[in-house]
Amino acid sequence: MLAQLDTRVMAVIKKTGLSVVLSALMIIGVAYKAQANPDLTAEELIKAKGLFFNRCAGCHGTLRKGATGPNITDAKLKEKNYDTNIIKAFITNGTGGGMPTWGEYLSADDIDLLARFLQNPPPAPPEMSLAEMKESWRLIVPEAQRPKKPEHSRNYQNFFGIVLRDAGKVAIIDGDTKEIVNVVDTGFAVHILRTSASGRYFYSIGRDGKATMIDLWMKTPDKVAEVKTCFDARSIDSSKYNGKKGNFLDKLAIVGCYWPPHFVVLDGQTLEPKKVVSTRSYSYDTNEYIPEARVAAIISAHKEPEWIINVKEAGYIWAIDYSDLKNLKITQIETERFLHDGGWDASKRYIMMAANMKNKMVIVDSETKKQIAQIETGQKPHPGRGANWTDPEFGPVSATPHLGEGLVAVYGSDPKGHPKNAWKVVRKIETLGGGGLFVKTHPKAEHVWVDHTLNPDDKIKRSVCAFEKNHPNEKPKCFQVADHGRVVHLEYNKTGTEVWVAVWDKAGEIIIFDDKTLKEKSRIKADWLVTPTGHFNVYNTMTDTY
Ligand code: DHE
Repeated sequence: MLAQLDTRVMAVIKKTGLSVVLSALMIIGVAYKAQANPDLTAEELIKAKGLFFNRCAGCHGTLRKGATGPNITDAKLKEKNYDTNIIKAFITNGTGGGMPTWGEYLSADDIDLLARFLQNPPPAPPEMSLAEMKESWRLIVPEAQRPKKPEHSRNYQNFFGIVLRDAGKVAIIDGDTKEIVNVVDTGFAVHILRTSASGRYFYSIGRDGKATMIDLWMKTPDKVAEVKTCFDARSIDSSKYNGKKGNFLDKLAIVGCYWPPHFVVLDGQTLEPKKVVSTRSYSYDTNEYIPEARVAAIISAHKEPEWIINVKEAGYIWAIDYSDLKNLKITQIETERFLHDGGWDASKRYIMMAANMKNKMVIVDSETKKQIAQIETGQKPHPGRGANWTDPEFGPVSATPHLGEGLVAVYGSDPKGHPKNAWKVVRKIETLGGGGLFVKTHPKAEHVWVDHTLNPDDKIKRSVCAFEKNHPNEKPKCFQVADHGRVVHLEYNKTGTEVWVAVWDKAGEIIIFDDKTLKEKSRIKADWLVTPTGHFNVYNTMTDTY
């Protein structure tokens, strides 16, 4: 395909090496205001807005000012002299930095339309008030009508919730028996699941901002509430604190939105929206106003009544004290721009988040609520929640894979016990190539596993690597596990003996490996297993075990 491009286009691609990760978004139903434009008919404009929102906004931002992907405002494209042909070439061929080859997914007409759309000013999408959220709120099974104890004898803490992305469903699988327990209709393009603190409920969040709650105690676990919190979202979590400042177990939930950029506090039992707070703010460095300061990852504290949220474009981590919603206390911690994903260290004191466009992990001490370190790890760290274990030489460590290179960077994360190694890269473990999205381990596991989901090579994107915690100098064992789709995300069972990986394809699969032997134990294939992506074990999610 590249050979068909003219030399000018190729030169631009080589020179800029634009590094963008666009994911295959499928959000629908975003009601933009129609806006006349000299280059597009009204009908084309509506279509282009949908295409951009569904495919591109996740990385470039709805206002196109850039985040995981670069700034692609009309002004920036003009400044770079990018015309329709050049923009079409980028979209069609992607970039080495992780932008997919959209030519594989979009028609030539759609790419042409997007290229013309991008040369026009971005239209502003609508806002959403708490009243509108409340209108969408549906309490399907009120608390009084829910079971008082589990209505089944299954080990629900070892259930797996599997996102069936394009089907808009979540499958609940019994991790002990590998039987399907139910497939629940959750709505379009679910992104992730988290659990309530007790593990009784799964909360899902869709890219369309719809949050759903599934009761795992029901004879057949099913949806008990849902609410639309915004038009574009990626994160959700629950309140996990129980201590002197109150018992918040299963009491509250929080959704983090991309558009409008805000977070919403929900009742943890009913999903009734209680409070919305805008994250539009000023960047930590230049103090310029960022109208699209989006909420990326959220983690829930166990030792304080707090949620930690990444305000991506502003470069702040906010620690939100949810113990008094009427007098909300937020500590805004300066870190680095374009915060994306991350998690806790093993002690759950340190917050470790990727500022992936800066090639850094930023470290915040949740006790002092201050940034204590930044670590240059490699080209675009993307840890998911990350992985924590004890290295035989360096003590407690944490790790991240990278989108831009085949590398797991292992860094010390125990400043008290191993101050010399803390927040320094102590090992670099080579994988098969870039496009790595997730790394995972478990305190009882022998290995650390990593994927290569966004690698352009068919073999590599379908391969995983595993290395031994106790023999980190040995080369990781890498193997292809599927012959179709992309292999994505890793999750352990409750006891840390099995690793589950998903084959992200229309006819998807879940493959289960023995962590000790690395041998395949079983493979789930079924007609309901449509585009499985993230998969979440109840126990590990409620306890933040990774
Ligand atoms: Fe995700 C986590 C955002 C693309 C699967 N993803 C996250 C988080 C964020 C995020 C902010 C952290 C949530 C948290 O912890 O609270 N993801 C984005 C994007 O902006 C991006 C790059 C592009 C987009 O437009 O959405 C994107 N993500 C993808 C995918 O293409 C994946 C592979 C499949 C899909 O669903 O579209 C995908 N993201 C996941 C998964 C997690 C996740 C499975 C949770 C990892 C975990 O172990 O907790």
